[in-house]
Amino acid sequence: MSIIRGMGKTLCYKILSSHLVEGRLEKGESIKIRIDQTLTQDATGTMAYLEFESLGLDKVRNELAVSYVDHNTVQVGFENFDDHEYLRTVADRKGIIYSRAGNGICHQVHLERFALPGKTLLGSDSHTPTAGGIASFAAGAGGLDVALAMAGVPFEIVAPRVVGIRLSGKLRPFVSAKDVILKVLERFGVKGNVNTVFEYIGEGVSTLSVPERATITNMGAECGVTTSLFPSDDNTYEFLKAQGREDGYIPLSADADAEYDDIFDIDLSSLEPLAACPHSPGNIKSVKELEGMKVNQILIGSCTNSSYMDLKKAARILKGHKVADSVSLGVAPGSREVLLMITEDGTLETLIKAGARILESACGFCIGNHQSPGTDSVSLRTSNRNFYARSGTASASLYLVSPETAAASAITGVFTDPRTSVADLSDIKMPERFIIDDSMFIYPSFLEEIKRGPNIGNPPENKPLSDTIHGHAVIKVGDKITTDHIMPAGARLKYRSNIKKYSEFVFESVNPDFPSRASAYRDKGEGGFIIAGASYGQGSSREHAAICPMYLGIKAVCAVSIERIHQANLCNFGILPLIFQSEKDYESIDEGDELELLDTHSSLKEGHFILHDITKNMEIPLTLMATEEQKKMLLAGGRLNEVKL
Ligand code: MIC
Ligand code: SF4
Repeated sequence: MSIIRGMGKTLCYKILSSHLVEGRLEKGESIKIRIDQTLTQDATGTMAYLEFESLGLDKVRNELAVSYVDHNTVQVGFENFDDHEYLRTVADRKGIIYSRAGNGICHQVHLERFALPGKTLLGSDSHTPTAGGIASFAAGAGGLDVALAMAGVPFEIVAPRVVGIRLSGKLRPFVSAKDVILKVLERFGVKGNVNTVFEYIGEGVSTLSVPERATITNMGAECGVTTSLFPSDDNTYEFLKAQGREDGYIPLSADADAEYDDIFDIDLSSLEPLAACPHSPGNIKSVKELEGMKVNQILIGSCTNSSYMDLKKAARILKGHKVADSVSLGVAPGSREVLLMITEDGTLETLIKAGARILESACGFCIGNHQSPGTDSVSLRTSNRNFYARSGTASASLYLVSPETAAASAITGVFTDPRTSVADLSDIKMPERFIIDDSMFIYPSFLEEIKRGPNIGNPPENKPLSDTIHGHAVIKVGDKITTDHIMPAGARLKYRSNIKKYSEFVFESVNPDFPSRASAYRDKGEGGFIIAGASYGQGSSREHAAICPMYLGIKAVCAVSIERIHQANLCNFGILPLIFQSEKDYESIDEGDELELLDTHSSLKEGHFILHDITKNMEIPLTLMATEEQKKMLLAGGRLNEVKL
């Protein structure tokens, strides 16, 4: 591993400098950047638009705002449809483009129709960096940050360290972009990469198409990086042209002598098919090592691997075969455009003939909305997350693989290295023109009345930070607690706009008593504490993982470390993100301990707190993880109390 030293600029810093509004653009400094584009999806969108409405603006102020409906499309009960109606009407009223249910997964559709090189994009979904595949600086954030970006408020980030991922060679047949990002995950893991951007460089870049690049930048989210970026080059131009959007093309790349904080070399020609094993996307093994393991379910789709080319390759492998009797194969095209393309060229027919179950163009299985696997079963998925219980079946083992591995395994019924397939993929090329049909977007008329069903509440209020917080350690959890542990999605997703109801499910898979215990303390006037290990809050951008604990009276999270988006969400909703100065102290506290923070206002200013463990008669030093801006929010009891437009 070598570090390139030079005076030139990285692509990341080029885009940041053209959008810098405040601060010094130096690694580690807090900066504010202008946000050109925003995206929301329905599961985070309802709250984001309720928050936007509470800002009192007539319409959005950023260049382009798109509201997608892709997460909650199963519609068991009235709640989801009511949410869609709220989203449709609020979009119309506030100047937002509305992408109807059925139009596809936000990241796939945004890449196809809106994302552009050199633009900044903020999305209330952690996989927003998918658009980094087209050289957009695209980051995930909580709904409130996106609401503020729509109001024209600059977005605060820490100027990142930039790691160059230098690609050489060319992928061999049946080895795919998914295997590249799984290699990156093997090297960098799922924790310890905050305030980092991955920038892809080297001659291997030109061998990858935009959708392949997007698979790679999509799953950078699993490493916890702010975003990932590919340059904008001839392939970017070709992709934009095929989407009828070549007007938006600009060439963009790092300077040849750009300086990187670290370099990781990947020879694409040497890669082999890989898989992320249960229950973490960072738990990588080669498919070879897993070969022969019986598989019960296979699902191809999600914002990682549901492009036209992905489905074409999978179908080619399946052509002339039947899905093994013991396997259920589901395919969810990423967008209506992909669905139209595979319908027109016969790929859909091949998939149907092979025995695939065709699923809606939506998140669906990936968020545990449906297709829960059976008890103790093995499920192979082309998605990006295999967190414990996310699929809806806690005892199932989920493996994340490429579409090629998924298709090859569907035929045999066991984990299969796709290189054993005799299919010829060599003629599969990027289309010169996609089928462009924007009729499922609704453009604002500003005439609709905003519709609010009974499930749609208001963002809950919080009180300003009190100078003494006295309470208990309501729960103690270990390392790598994901937002899926904190705030389950799947069957519970329909309560996203109803905080009171959704709060009944906080930590459901970890300790279902948490909500009743926390609210009992809250009702006695106490403040609750969450004690956590390393990398707390990894995974999604869902701000409900902060809002619902806030509603249950949680005042502080004391952790070994906290992931970036979740830390920002905690600050946005007035929960103190506190880091143990010594990891040993994490060990000493027990669930149920009586705890106290004194003089919080002066501690906040200094950035250091002393936690009194009254039960153990101990004093524990903690560091506040917050910028000066975030300190103001924490003092006010959250950003909505503090923000003045
Ligand atoms: C996810 O993949 O976990 C989600 C569902 O897309 C989340 C957003 C959410 O919880 O609504 C994400 O990645 O941010
Ligand atoms: Fe949807 Fe899954 Fe992508 Fe999240 S990771 S946006 S749930 S497809």
